[in-house]
This record gives sequence, C-alpha cells and structure tokens, in this order.
Amino acid sequence: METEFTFSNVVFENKRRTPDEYKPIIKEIKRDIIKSLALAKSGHPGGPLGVADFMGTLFFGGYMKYDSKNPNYKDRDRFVLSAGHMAPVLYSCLAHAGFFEPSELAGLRKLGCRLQGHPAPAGVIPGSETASGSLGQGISIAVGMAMNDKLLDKSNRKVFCLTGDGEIQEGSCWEAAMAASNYKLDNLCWFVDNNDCQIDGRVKDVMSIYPLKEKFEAFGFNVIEIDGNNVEQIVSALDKFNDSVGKINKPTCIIGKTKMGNGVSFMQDNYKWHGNPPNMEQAATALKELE
Ligand SMILES: Cc1ncc(C[n+]2csc(CCOP(=O)(O)OP(=O)(O)O)c2C)c(N)n1
Repeated sequence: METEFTFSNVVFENKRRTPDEYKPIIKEIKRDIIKSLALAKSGHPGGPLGVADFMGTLFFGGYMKYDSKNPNYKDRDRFVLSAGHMAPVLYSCLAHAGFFEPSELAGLRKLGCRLQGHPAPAGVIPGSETASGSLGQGISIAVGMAMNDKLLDKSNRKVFCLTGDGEIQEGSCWEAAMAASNYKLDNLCWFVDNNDCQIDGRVKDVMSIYPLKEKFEAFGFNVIEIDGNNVEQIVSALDKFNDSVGKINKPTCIIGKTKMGNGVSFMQDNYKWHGNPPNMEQAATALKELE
C-alpha cells in the first residue's frame, strides 16, 4: 500500500516494564492512531488518544497474560474493547505485541483489510476477542467471560474491559454491572474512560452519568478513581486490581479521568474530535507534537 507514513515495525515481548520503559511505546501508539486515521480519512481519534496511556500500560507494562505466537491459548487473560469505535488504539497495541504486522495499520477501514472501523468477530483479527461497536454490549460479553473463568473453570484468569463514559448511558451496561456484582466477579476489571466527552457534547450535558463512583459502589464494585492519563496512577490501580483477584468477591471499576485527544493540543478535551479524522496537514502537526 502506498502511504506517506511509515509505521514502526518494532514488536515488544510481553513482560513487566517500568513506566519509563514503555512510555515511548505509548507515544508510538498515539502516532499510529494519527497516521492510520489520516490515511483512512475517517474514524475516531479522540477516544483512542485519550485511552492510549491505559492501553499501553495494560499491553506493555506486563499486566495481561497473552502470547501473540499462540493467540488462543486457554489461560490467557482477555481484553474486550466495548467502546469499539476506539479500535485504532487496540489495533496498534496488537500490532506491536506481535499479533500481526504493524504495516497492516495503514489499511485501517480500507476494503479488504481486517482492521475495520470497529473490531470484527473473534477469529478475524488475531488477539481481538470479540466484535464490538454497538455500545453497551462489550461489557456484557466481558462479564460472560469472567463468569465462565471464575464459576465454571475456577480460574483466576482476568478479564479487562474498556467502555466510554457516554457508552454507559446504555442501560445494558448496568445490567452487566448488576450481574458482575451478583456473581462476585473479582476477576473483572472495568475501565471507564471518563473524558466527559461524547459524540455531540459533554457527557454531563447530554445525559449525566454522575455521581459515578457512588453509582458503581451502589452496584457493588470496588471503585478506584485515577487520572487516566497518568501512567503511574494507572500502574497503581492495576496493581491493586491484580492483588484483589480471588480475594475480594467484588468486581473492580477503574474510573479513569482522561482527556479526549490527549497529547495533541488542538484535539485535547474537545468533543469535536470524537469522530473526525485529521487531514494530512493536521496529522503532520499532531505527529510533530508526538515526537
Ligand atoms: C448502540 C449504539 N448507539 C450509538 C452508537 C453511535 N456512537 C458511537 S460512539 C458514540 C459516543 C460514545 O461516547 P463515549 O463512550 O463517551 O466515547 P468517546 O466520545 O469518549 O470516544 C455514539 C453515540 C453506537 N456505536 N452504538
């Protein structure tokens, strides 16, 4: 494929790293998001940039068991991107984790490419566990996976799920929350990307979800509130979750206060960048900022 951009083809093994060791990977993920969206001329930059710190920590800080050479091995942890429109960040993580060639990122949303605007059903993209994109459904799938792992297989395999904050206006999220708590799924870690932005406004103006911590606590969750763009705070939250698996009989919710478009000055905290790709000029500016 002809592109003006090249994608770093470095693959990182899955091992424990300090934040300083993987912060450069997070920057590369953000650069991938900009490049792939500019080439696609469509898609969602804001959410993916805002959650890149969390996703980078999960995949490259050593918080999830996976083996890109054996993507379907049973004892892997699972990650479900319930906010399927944030697919570009997942694709970049999977590529640099070795599930497929990073050069494939140049085909985002193009005919014939596996990497469509929202993740395809399981089995199409190595390392991607399920289709998603219809908001509110991925978290229910994640709860089902966690039930299977804990109740049926009696395993401490972990299930991580990321939803948006606009997404949790969907009622099905709260049915999933009820079930997670009812079945005492302490192997479930639900990250809410609390950027207070959604497709056409501020979440608090469109349909308030607040008070959020109290809501999740009332649903029986262990709630950890953090700055979701602060890698050290993400590490601390994931460490707390890891320590709680099999012990607390409650699911964990990490409420990550993030900035939409984090790292790119003209996108930051602006809901207009929910679903508009950068043009080539904007992409060049963004990439300079992310050097
Ligand atoms: C069931 C459903 N309704 C509507 C949409 C269209 N849609 C895609 S993303 C989005 C906004 C989601 O907001 P949020 O979860 O806060 O994501 P962010 O804007 O932070 O990326 C909407 C309404 C959808 N994908 N699924």
